[in-house]
Amino acid sequence: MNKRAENQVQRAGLERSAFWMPFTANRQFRKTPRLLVRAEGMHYWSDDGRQILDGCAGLWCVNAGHCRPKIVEAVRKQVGEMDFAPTFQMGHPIAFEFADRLARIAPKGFSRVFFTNSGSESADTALKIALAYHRARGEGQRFRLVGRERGYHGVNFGGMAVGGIPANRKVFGPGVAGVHHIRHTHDIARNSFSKGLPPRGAEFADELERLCTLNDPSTIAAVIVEPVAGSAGVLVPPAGYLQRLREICTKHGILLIFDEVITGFGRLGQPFGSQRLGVMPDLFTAAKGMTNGTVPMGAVFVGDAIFDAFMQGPDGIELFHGYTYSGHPLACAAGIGTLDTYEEEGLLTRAASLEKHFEGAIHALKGARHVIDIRNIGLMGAVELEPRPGAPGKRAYEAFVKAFEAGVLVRYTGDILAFSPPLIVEKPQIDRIFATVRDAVQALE
Ligand code: PXG
Repeated sequence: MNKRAENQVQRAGLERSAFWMPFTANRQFRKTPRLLVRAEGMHYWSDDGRQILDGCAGLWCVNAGHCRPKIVEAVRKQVGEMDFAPTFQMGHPIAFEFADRLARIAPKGFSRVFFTNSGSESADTALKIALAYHRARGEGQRFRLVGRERGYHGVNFGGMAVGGIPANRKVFGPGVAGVHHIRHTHDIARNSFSKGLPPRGAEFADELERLCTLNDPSTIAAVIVEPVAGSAGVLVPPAGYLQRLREICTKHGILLIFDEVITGFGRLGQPFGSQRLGVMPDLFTAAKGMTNGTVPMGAVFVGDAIFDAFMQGPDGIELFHGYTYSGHPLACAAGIGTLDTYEEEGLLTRAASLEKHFEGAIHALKGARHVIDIRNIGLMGAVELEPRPGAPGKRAYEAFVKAFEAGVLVRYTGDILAFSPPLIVEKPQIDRIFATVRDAVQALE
């Protein structure tokens, strides 16, 4: 059977496949599937043999590019040596080694790492650590958790509750008690086409002060935000906004949690977003780029004062929390291979040297049809389209499909196209991503 015929048979089988696809219009997808079958470096290959330039690092995770030899080899070796080992009252060396390597690249004062298997688990773990920390210090009355509109902290109950994307919340019941939200920072009217930090909107952080007044700040355990909101369409924090949030948290003894699942591991030109943005949280989460997406893994980086508070209590288990696969050997092997690759190739800071070029290329779309805003920071950017009257989300979806057909993979959310290429991207590839997107957008109704 030739390749084309083989594809047709394979695709016909999809209609009845058992796979209930996540965050996917399943019925629509099955009629017009997009299948990826191979990946290397900056590219995927589709099942019909086309090379696709990866404009979004898979799902914001493949920061070193695909199938990098050090990572592939590390996993291959580990799976033959020890496939699994528990980390509950047991240990294996590679988990300690990887945690220490991570602590070494973390900002000063974050010398402890709690392993999870995803960004969602990291968000829930960070929230639980925050609650337990206050309790350990005799402040168990701090039960409230504050998130932000348009925030994304995964899909588990804690992260969903503090998250602020309406569709991800609305059909899932009352969620977690004691959750509040401050407003998002997106303000096209005042900040459209900003390059880097938008100039206006630091005062949006003052909503936290209002929540404190309303609820008594001594009942608030933690505030969780993404340093740059990713999933909701690359919302860059206004200048001074995160500093203000930090000040209010410090003043009231509230823990500030940064969700660095996307901004971690070099996306903003520094190892972590906090370093680029100059504001330190008390705890921060990571996942995605931590293993270059090769094996699922996440983590919570814990500030020393928080860890120390847990180590003061009576002997015994300090935190009744963990996952069967916390510190999984394959994930740790992938992670060490990933850090080796990042370090050898300077990838954790490479975005800084490409940022200006990326900025020029994305902002060149200003004036293209339907484009109402463009924003960027590090190697992360978004192009927002005016919604088609009566059909919100359609334009960005169609642009996404057209770009894919033209050989470039991007993300879309609502009417926003989002870009986050692997950090190994070269300038001509950046140019190609945005030239393709320009053509796709210009061709839209
Ligand atoms: N926090 C943040 C900031 C994220 O971006 C998660 C938590 C959850 O991670 P897991 O590993 O549980 O999925 C994320 C995930 C998109 C997109 O296209 C973004 C994510 C996941 C899938 C798609 O915007 N971010």
